[in-house]
Amino acid sequence: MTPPATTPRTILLTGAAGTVGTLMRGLLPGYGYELRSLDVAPVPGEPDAITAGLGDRAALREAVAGTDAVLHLAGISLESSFDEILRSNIEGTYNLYEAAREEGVRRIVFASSNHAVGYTPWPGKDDPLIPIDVPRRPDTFYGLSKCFGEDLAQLYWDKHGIETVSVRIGSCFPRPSSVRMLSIWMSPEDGARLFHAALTAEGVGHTVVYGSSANTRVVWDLAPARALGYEPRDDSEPYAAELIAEQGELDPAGNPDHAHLGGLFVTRPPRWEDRG
Ligand code: 15L
Repeated sequence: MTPPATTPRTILLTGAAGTVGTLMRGLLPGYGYELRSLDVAPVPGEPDAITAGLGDRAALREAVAGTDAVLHLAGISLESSFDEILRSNIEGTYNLYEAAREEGVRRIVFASSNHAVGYTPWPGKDDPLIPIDVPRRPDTFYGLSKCFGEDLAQLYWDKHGIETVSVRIGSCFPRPSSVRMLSIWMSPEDGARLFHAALTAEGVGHTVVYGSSANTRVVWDLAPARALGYEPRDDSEPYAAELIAEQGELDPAGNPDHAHLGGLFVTRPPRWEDRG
């Protein structure tokens, strides 16, 4: 894919106060973006951020107006009740796409998740990388909402010509904290590289990619992300010895917590209500 003639400049960042949003607020301005932050909670250090939930259609419309693209990170990012997921992630994402359609915004980067395919068996050492077209197998209502988001993105491309890159994010934190994350970790810097590629690549229609660093223990195919121009530079391997000493090697055949891509989301999902 060739770079576009014009790089999007003003980006609406939803979920700006969240974990990934906070990391991206630090990194994306370095790529020349002007960020317009939106979150249901106040955004620390940003008095001009828009405080609005994804249920507030008027606020969403005002927020997307005049932007070149949206990086949509907002929503519940762990398991919750179906009603909460429905309101926040399903209806909320619909509201955002409607606002984009009404205001003529042509590109959205959607934070999908590995949990859209979380019931995929953890691959054995000699198995091929998990392809991007593996059947969707959500591991939670949260993962199900990401499947919905991907399908919504496809509908808005086919029907309204709004382009989306859906990024099935692995674990985007400053450092990996589990042996599972050694395979799916996306360093914040690689996250910014991937989002920048997703915001600027030409002719994406609706493209789904996995989002991780170039980890030695990678389990999925990064080729679709690389086709956008993403060149990951990080690898979780320097963290491996310490994490394996603490937690032991993954045991997909013997430990149900390790048997699937979604890890604990399959067996005992962390709940949004219990977050610290
Ligand atoms: C996700 O989708 C979550 O939002 C994040 O908090 C992590 O738990 C990540 O998946 C993961 O699978 O590690």
